Amino acid sequence: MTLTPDIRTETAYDEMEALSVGALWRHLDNLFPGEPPARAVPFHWSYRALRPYMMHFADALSIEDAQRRVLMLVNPGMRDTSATVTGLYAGIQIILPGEQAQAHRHSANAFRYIIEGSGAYTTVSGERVHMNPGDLLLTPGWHWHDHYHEGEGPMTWLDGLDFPLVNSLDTAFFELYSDAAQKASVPDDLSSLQFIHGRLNPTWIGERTDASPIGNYPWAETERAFSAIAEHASGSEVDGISLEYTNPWTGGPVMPTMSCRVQRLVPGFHGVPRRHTAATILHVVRGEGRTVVNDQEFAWGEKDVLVVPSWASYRHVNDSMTDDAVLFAYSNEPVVKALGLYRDELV
Ligand code: GTQ
Repeated sequence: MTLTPDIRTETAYDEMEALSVGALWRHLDNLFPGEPPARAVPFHWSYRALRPYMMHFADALSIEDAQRRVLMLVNPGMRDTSATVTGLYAGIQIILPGEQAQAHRHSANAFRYIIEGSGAYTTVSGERVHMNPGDLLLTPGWHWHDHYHEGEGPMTWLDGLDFPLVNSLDTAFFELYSDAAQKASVPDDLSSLQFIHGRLNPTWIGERTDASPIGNYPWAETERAFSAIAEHASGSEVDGISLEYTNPWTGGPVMPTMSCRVQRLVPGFHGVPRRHTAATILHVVRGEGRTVVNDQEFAWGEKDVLVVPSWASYRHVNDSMTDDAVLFAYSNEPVVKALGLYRDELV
């Protein structure tokens, strides 16, 4: 006897699909994989290969037409979202002397890590923040920002954003500013002057934000930190002498969704392999080396970009016996940790 004589298994799956219903027992392996099957694949972008295209479009495409002249580094496994790795995006932006990139704001958090040139600034919520190679500039979510280049020669930088995460949560907002550029409303580089000392916060500023108030973490400070500890720190056996840029209010990551770090791999450094559930994007500040991700080896040189997806094992090597390698790294670790999803292990 059957309880529902008019339903037959052979046709039930299609009928249920028409009702927007699925049968869990047919999808268990996909939905509950034994371990993360990251859609993002390990990948490496050579700056030398990209630079001619950046220069071409600097010439062929006006900043007015482009709004933002950026080459997106799109992970081959995530083309539908333009993500570079899960939750994160990287792009290379180029701006020429006299150019102005239109003021706007978005709910996505953003930062810039400066690669080439000098003489440009980003105005963030009325503060002009000047850029030099190796500087990290923050534009936390919903802060107005626009870029202007008053120096000489092209300027390039790495844009890091969390828009793939923001978009996946259906929380994306965007607005153009009423003018092309904001007017400066506070002294230039004020937030860096006020906060960069880190252990001496200004007491008269009331609002303690969960994104760092610092507009620029200058390269000069990074170098000072590295040289101050050079004789004493051997660092981590996985990541070398890895320093995290911090929010002076919390001591935690610079923005709620992204942790930014800079790591020095001393001459001859051979990292121990490790994997974790945070997805990472690396940019080569200086030096040459290689990173083995799962079973693939990526040789990298100055200014290149590399991604290590969640749960991929990685180990860094600096083969030079004389020169440091320095990597800038950002990851979605704060998100993964906040949600209780962080795991890591040596492999
Ligand atoms: O400079 O504001 O690479 O809004 C992507 C989106 C840069 C920017 C990007 C952006 C920006």
